[in-house]
Amino acid sequence: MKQRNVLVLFFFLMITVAQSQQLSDYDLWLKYNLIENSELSDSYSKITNSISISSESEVFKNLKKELSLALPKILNNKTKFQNGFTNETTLLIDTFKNLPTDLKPKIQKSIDSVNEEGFIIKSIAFNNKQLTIITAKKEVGLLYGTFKLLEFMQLHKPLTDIDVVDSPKIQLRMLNHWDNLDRSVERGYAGFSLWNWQKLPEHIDQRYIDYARANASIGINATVLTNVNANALVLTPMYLEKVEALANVFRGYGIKVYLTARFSAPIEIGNLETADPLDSEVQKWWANKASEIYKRIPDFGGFLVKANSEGQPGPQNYGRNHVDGANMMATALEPFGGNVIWRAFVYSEHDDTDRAKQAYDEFLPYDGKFKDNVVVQVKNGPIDFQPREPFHPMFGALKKTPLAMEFQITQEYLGFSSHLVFLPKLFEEVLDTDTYQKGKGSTIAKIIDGSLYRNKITVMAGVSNIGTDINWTGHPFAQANWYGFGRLAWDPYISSEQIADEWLRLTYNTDDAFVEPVKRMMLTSREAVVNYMNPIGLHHIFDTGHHYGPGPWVDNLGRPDWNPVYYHQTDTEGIGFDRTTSGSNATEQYAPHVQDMYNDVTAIPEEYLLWFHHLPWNYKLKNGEILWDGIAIKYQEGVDQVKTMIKTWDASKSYVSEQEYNDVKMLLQIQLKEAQWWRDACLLYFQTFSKLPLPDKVEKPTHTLEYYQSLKFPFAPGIKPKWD
Ligand code: GCV
Repeated sequence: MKQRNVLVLFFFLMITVAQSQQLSDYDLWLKYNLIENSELSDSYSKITNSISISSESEVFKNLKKELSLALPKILNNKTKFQNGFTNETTLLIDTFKNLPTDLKPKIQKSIDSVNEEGFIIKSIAFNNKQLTIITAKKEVGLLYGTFKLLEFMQLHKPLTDIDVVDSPKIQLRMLNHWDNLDRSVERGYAGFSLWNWQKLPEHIDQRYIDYARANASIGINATVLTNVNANALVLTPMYLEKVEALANVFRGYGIKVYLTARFSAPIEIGNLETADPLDSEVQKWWANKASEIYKRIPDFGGFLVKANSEGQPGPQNYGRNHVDGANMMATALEPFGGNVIWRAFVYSEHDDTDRAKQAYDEFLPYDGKFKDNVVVQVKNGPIDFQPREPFHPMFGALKKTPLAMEFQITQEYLGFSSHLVFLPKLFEEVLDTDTYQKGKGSTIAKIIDGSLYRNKITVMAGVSNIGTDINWTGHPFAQANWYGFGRLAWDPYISSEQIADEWLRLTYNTDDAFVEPVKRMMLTSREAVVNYMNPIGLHHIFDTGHHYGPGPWVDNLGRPDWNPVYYHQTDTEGIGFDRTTSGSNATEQYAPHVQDMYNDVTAIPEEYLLWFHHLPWNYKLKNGEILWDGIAIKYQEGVDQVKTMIKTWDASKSYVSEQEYNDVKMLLQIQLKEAQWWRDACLLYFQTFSKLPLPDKVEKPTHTLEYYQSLKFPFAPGIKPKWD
C-alpha cells in the first residue's frame, strides 16, 4: 500500500476511535459494559434467559427495547422474550394484577407497601424452580424496576436472592429546562436546546428518546420544556403541536410534559387588552387554553410560572397578588388534573429590604390561601444558587402550602461546564438541614417529601444542565449532577457518597482502585469551588450578567442588589453582610433555634459567617487565624484542592480511555487556571480595603487588580436573551 493510503487509513481509524469514545460519552450511565467475570455473567444469564412480557403497551415496548439493547451488551448473548408466563420463564415482568394467581400471595405484602410508581424485584421459588419477577401496581413501576435490574447488573451486584421493594418518595421529579424557542439556553453551558422546534412535530430526533430513557432510568417523571422567562408563543397551536409530539415520546417513559406560562399571554397571543387574573375574559382565555392543551396532551402536567420577578409580567401589574394569579391558572387546569407551579424567586426594584428577605416577606401572608393544585417552588437558598447559601427561610415557615425544592443542576455560579463540581454534595447539605420549624428533626427533606406537613403534592425540580453537546452536559462529570439530582428526587435521603460511587461504576469502571480515589475527588469538589470562589459565607461576587468569573468590585448596575458590593459590604473596617438583629434582621425569618445560632457569631457555622455577620479584618476565627488571613488561606485551599484533583485524575489514567482521560484532564486545567484567577482577583480587591499582607501560605498573584478588572466576556455562554 502506498504511504499516502496508509496515512489516510490511519487518519480515518483515529477518527472512528475518537468518535466511538465520544459516543460512549453520549451513553451516559447506560453504557451496559460487558461483564468479563464469567461466573457473574452466567448467573445473570440464567435469570434473564427467558423473559415474559405480556403487553404491547408503549411502556412495555420501551422496557423490552431497553432489555434488548442492554442484555446482549452486558452478557454477550441473545435474550429470548415470550408473550406471557410459561414454564420456561426465568424473568417475569408484569403488573401485580396480571401475575399468575398462585404467585400473588407471595408478593402481596410487598405490593401493599409500594406506591403507584413503586416496584418490586424478587427472586422466588415457584413451580419447583427459581423465578425472578419485576412487578408493580402500574406499568411505569415495571419500567423503573427494569432499569433497576439493569443497574444491579452494571454494578455487578448479586441477583440470586434479590429482594428490592422501592418507591419514589417525591411525586414530581422534574427537570426545568431554561430553553428558549430560538434554541438558546439561558444559563446553558452544554450547547443548544435539545428541542428542535423547526423540525418538530414530524421529525423525532433520537435524542428525545435517549433523553427519556436516561430520565426514566433515574426516575425523573416530569419535564418543563421551556424557560421560566417565558415566551407566550409556545402556547399557540403551531407550537402546541410540537409539544404534543414530544409528549407522545415521553409518555412511554413515564414522563409528563409541563410548559412555562407567560402571564401576559392573553394579551400577546389572545388579543385581550389585559391579563388581569380577576377579569372574566382573562379567566375564560386560560380555561380555553387549558382545554385546548389537554385535547392534544391528555396527561399534560401543567404550568410553571415566573411572575413579577426580574421584569416578568404577573398579577401585580394589575394590583393583584400571587394568590390571585396562581389560583386563576389553577382553576383553569383543575378540571384536567393539572398543577400550577408558582415560583417564589421574587425581589422587587421598589423594595430596598435585604433581597434575602423579600420572598419570605412576600409569600408568608399567603400561606394556606393557594388552591389545592398549586405548589410554590422555592430555590434552595434565599439569594440565587450560590456555591453555598444557608437554606431558604420559606422552608418550614409555610406550613399549609406545598413547597417544591428548586435546585440548579446547571452551573451558573459554579464554573459553568468547565469546572468539575459534584452537586449532590450541595443538594444533600440542603436536604439534611434542620429548619427546626416543627421542633428538632424538621429537615428540608421531610418538608419536600411531604412527611412533615403532610402536603398533598410533592415536587423536586432541577434546572437542567442538558444540551446538544455529544456528552449532553458539557463536562463529563456534570452527567453525575443530572444523575444525582434524579436519584435524590427519588429518595432525598440517600447519601451523595452512594451516588458518586454508583455513577462512577456505571459510567467509567467498577474497579475499587479507581472508584475510591475518584469518589473522594468528587466529594471534595464542591468544597473546593466554595473555597476558591466564595469562602466563609461570601456570596454573589460574580461578574456582571454572565456570572462567569469574579467581579467583587462591580458597583455600577441599575439596582443595588445586582451589585456584588451590596453582598460583601466591604470597607476598611471589615467585610460581610450584617443580617443579624443589628443589621437587616434576615435571621428573624428562621425558627428561634436557628435564629439564635445565626445571630451568635460564636455559634454560627463558619461557612455562613460573612453571610450573616459584618466582621473586622482582625476578627479571630475558631482556628486562631485573623479573618483576613482566614479568607486568603481558604482561597488558596480551593486552588490546592483543584491541584489534588488533577493528581487524582492523573493516577486514574489507566482505568479510563485515553479520550476520557484527556477530556477531563484538559477541563481540570481550566478549572485550576480559573480557581487561581478567582483567588488572585478577589484577594487583590479585598486587600485594597484590608491593607494587610497575604499570609505566607498564599501564592502571590501573577497580575494586577486592574488587569482582572479589565477582563470582559461579551460572548460568555448562557446569557439572558436580548428579547427578554
Ligand atoms: C431564568 C437568576 C438567573 C436568571 C434566571 C433567574 C430565575 O437571576 O441569573 O438567568 O432566569 O435566576 O431563576 O428566574
